Amino acid sequence: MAVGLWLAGELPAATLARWDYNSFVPDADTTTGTLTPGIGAGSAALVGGVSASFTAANGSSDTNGTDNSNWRITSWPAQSTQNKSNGVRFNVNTAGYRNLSLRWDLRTSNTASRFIRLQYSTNGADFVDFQVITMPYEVWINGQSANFGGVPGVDNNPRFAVRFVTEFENTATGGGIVGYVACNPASAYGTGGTLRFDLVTFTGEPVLGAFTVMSYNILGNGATNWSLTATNVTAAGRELSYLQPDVVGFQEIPETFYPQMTNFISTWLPGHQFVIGQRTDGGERSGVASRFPIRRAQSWLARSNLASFGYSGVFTRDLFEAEILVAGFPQPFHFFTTHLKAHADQDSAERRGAEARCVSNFFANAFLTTNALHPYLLVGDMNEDVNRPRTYEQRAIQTLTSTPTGLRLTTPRNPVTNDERTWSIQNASLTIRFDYVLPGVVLFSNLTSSQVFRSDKIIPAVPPLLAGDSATAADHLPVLMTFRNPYTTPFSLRTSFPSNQSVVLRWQSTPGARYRVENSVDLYSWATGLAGLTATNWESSAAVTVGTGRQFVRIAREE
Ligand SMILES: [Ca+2]
Ligand SMILES: [Ca+2]
Repeated sequence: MAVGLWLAGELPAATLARWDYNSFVPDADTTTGTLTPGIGAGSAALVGGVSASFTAANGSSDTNGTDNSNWRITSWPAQSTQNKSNGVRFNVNTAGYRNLSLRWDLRTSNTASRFIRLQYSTNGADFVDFQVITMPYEVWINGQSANFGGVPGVDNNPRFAVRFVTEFENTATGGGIVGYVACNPASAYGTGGTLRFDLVTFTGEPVLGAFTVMSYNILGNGATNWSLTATNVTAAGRELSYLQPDVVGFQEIPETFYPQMTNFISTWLPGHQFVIGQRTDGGERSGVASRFPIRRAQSWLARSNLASFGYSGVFTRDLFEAEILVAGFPQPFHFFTTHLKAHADQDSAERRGAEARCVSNFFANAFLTTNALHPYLLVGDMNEDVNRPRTYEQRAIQTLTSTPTGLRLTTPRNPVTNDERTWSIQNASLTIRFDYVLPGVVLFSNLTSSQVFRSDKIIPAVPPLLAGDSATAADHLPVLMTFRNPYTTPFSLRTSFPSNQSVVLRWQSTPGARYRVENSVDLYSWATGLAGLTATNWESSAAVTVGTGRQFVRIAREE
């Protein structure tokens, strides 16, 4: 037996979002379901005046045997009204993907519109006609598809969307009536007709080579004005627009004005999703903006009791997590931001030290117990300088980067001044480093560059960014770090060795990714042997039964 080698030049297509409409917790009731994708991220909504319900999807390609729902749409417009204005839409963030494909199952009733237009949008508001779908009646047409490869504006676009809307015969076909025709030629069009969708699936090729994260304390505590035209707000906006970070952790978002952050992000980082942490000390909140979909966000440790960590009192603010679906990552990326207790006095230092121990304990004894193989990092304003400890410091940074947390200390510097200090750009000179990006080991080993950003050190000037923007925006300087995508590298077969009537294969793997073993006797036609092997570590193995004669085996990554 010989063993072949499969080097993946690029990743296979990945699923960005898939709607199966089935309840997440099967309840054997097809009239209950969900519009949240079962795989990936995205949103589904009605268009126009239609109504929807979940019903049994008898005949779609969904293999769920006991709780297979579909999305049933009815209450269509009156005959000859509202052409291409009613149906459903799906928003899917394509950041980091190209060559997008869409697949769906659809069944239409006798009196529903025979013609349905698939449309797409590159800005989330204006829709362009794509293909016409012509439906028969009372039968599932499964695996219908559209490919958006090469369509301008579709790739790498957080605001991409499609919709399915019912269409008049004359605009769909160039002839016939100025109105809807029924799917069944023996029926008349009726407003009570139904469209039933299932397994609406977007796939694409992940092409993300690198991504950049940022930590920024934006000095919101006590702010009296956070309008989009406030000078500090516009200065921060220009910095974000210039830097184009993929993910940003914000500290010190003003409690009074935090709802305005959504407008702020959509103005300066259009397409980024924004999530906000819970109320903490009453003055400020944490927040995260991401170019990639945020599947879940959660405030941890907020106002939690620090008694077990050596301080009589509570955690001042929180540890805020955004779970992010980065293009092509087989595991979610957990992005954490925090803002430890400020000030140099003894009580504040002891409280900050306890907060660091509390965060450290969270990573070591909670987060990592189930997510050790996921990419993660912590950013934040730690209010302590690892190299310039003040009188009462309790080694907060050393605690956060202690071995059990898996977080690594990094020291970004301004590329012009070579200075790692981040506070205060509003004083005559910087005096201390408060702001950190602490990656877990997977990202740490793929770190390619980092910096402390100063707008006054950009030469030549890059309008509209102003030299004074850093000092106008906040007292802290933003810190950025860029990582190579850890998951796009080719993988190789490490070893193979015979064991009785089988051969054990070992290959480099990515935790969470799926692999299959393929067999061949002639290196020409390949058959799938073992499939759906989900890796649980950085190396995987499988035992393959062998017969007599020459055989070849290769490993392929499925998704
Ligand atoms: Ca289903
Ligand atoms: Ca159900």
